[in-house]
Amino acid sequence: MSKKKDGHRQNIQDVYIAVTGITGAGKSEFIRFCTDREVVVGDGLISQTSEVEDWTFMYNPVLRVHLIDTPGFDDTNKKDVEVLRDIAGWLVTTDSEVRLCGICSCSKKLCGPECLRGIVLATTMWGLVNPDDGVKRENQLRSTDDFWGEMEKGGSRVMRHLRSKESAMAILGVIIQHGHPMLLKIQDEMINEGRGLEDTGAGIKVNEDLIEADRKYKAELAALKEDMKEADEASKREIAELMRKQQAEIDENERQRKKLETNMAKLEADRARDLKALEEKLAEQASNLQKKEKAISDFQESLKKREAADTIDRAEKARLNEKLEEMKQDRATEVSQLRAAVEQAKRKSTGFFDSVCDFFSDLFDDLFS
Ligand SMILES: Nc1nc2c(ncn2[C@@H]2O[C@H](COP(=O)(O)OP(=O)(O)OP(=O)(O)O)[C@@H](O)[C@H]2O)c(=O)[nH]1
Ligand SMILES: [Mg+2]
Repeated sequence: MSKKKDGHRQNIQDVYIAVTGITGAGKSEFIRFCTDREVVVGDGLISQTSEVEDWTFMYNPVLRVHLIDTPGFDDTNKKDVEVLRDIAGWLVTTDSEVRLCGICSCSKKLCGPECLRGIVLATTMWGLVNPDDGVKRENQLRSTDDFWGEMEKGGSRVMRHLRSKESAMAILGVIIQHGHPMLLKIQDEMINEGRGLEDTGAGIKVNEDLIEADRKYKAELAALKEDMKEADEASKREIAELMRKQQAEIDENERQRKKLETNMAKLEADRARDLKALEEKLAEQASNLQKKEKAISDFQESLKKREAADTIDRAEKARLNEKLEEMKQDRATEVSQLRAAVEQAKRKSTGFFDSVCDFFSDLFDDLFS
């Protein structure tokens, strides 16, 4: 846990808890139950969360919990390499005081044995299985070392998330009580040992998966080449198309392996570039908003002048007032979009955006005071 000064509320402790797991496991929904915030959840097996985000709420008057939502491994839109780059990027580049205190629904890819005590392996989707089957699966996870057995023996806890606030908070309570600030294996490997992502335990695992996939694609391609030799003209076109697809998979796989070759400095540079781009986009949106604000006040001013000079008839006045209302509506929509974008930027960048966000808060205050 780290202490941070927080305006007039000093001595607030910050605790960071990562929520990881496969796509669709229920990570974002868990965070929504805990925080009562509008965390976007998916509506099926299509992956929803695409970037690491920090959702903050006051657990009690002196403890601020940051739940770190992460894109799922086996994500349907992002390859595992990109998910790993995102998570590693967040973990190694965010404020150095940040140490994770727990991982809910953990991915073994990220942790070492010393982290196990701070981990809760949470099961979800209990409403979708017959209770006996659920218990059987839970027992299988716990009794198989390669699944959760080894982690449980090392101090991790297995808990059920029953899709309610009470259940989510009970899980958090256990992490807060038993977890302690820890450097994850991947942080230690990259920050202290200076390893490239490809040489971390997590990177090696993802790389092995890529090598295995590459082997399969190449074997399929070789089989298609054999088929081609004996195929008639019509089948040749079909086989050529299949070969093209296999080759595209092989090329993509190669690109992913190259992306894995990155180190802390590169991740920091990437993150700084992404945040800069985000900051510029927000600044541009804010500047547009200020222009709209100016246009509205000019318009109001000229309307007043015409009224005073009595150069406006009733019909035109009604038309101009209608236009003014439209301009105000448009501005209100943009303000709420910008507000949401600023909130999201804050969640993406613990600490980094604080001064920028203060600027936007002042801007909103100016616009509505
Ligand atoms: N029946 C049931 N549905 C759940 C449960 N937890 C989550 N869901 C639903 O499963 C879907 C996926 O949930 P999310 O919270 O978006 O999953 P996620 O792990 O954040 O997924 P990604 O962001 O794609 O990695 C949503 O429709 C949720 O409402 C659960 O315990 N039971
Ligand atoms: Mg999600």
